[in-house]
Amino acid sequence: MEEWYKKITNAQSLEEIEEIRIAVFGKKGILAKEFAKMKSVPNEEKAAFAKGLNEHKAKLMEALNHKKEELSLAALEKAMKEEALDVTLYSVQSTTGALHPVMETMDKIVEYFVSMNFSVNTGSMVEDDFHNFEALNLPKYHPARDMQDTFYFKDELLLRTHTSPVQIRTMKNTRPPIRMIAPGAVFRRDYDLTHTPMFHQVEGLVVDASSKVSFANLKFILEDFLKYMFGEVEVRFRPSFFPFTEPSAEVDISCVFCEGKGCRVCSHTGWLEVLGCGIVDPNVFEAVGYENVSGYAFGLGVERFAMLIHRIGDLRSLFEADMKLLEQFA
Ligand code: 2NM
Repeated sequence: MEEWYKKITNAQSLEEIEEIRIAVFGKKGILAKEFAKMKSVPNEEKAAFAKGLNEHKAKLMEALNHKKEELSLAALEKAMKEEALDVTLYSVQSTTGALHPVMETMDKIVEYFVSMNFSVNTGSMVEDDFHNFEALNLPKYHPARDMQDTFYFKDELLLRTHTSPVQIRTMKNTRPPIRMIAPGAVFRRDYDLTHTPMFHQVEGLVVDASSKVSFANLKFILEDFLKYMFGEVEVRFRPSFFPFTEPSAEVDISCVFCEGKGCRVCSHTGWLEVLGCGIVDPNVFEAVGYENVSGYAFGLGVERFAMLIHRIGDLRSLFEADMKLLEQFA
């Protein structure tokens, strides 16, 4: 018997333990053989003999289970060590990146106007009072210049609230004709469901000799542009007001969600407002020293275009860097 205790103690593997189990507890195992000897044991010794054997049986079983557990644990630890992944290793695979939907939309807008012979100018994000407001017919007392709406560094220096200062600077250092767009980030003190403190605009400007540039020219290019961006949509112009254009208009497209039937997104009007435009106000030309010219200008918000193109419901999802969301548009 003693040799089997030793064998159990010295076992090196679960396979060995299984072999021992069969040799000890199996049908033809040593315990079975020992119990078979009962027949030849004198009657008065039978009880003590059986008791001794049963004690061994219980002890061997306990020793076996104990060893089995010990070896299982060791096997698991060995497997875990062998199969462990070094997550800090560089992967030899690479994934393809993609443009953010806002930048992709901006590119598509820029591509359209470049194809129509517009040049592209990005300007700078820090501007002064003259180029951001004064030259755009936004005098000091104008409500749009409220400190609340603007990020100021000091009195005369601020983060641009639109890309129009790029057009002002271009007019100041170029002679007409001008045919340009200004894409880029702009900044306003707004933060709610439909406004973020930073967003992107594309503004356009065409200037040529007196009476060469008409509202009809503006209508054509914007209708063509909106059909390029949104497919077969209806386009309508509504009279509006901007300090830098006169006359001014807001431009709607038929709702891309309900095809003009009326839904929650278009507030049951069937129309979505997508840009602003107009004939450049004479005061703007005067501020940049232009005489005897005519021109049109327009402006749009890129985030709004991206949301309508990709059917994104919440503006903030474009600013959260949520890969799960963004991957859908890659
Ligand atoms: C808009 C709407 C209408 C605009 C005007 C000018 C400039 F510099 F030429 F005067 N740039 N952009 C303009 C006109 C922008 O955005 C809704």
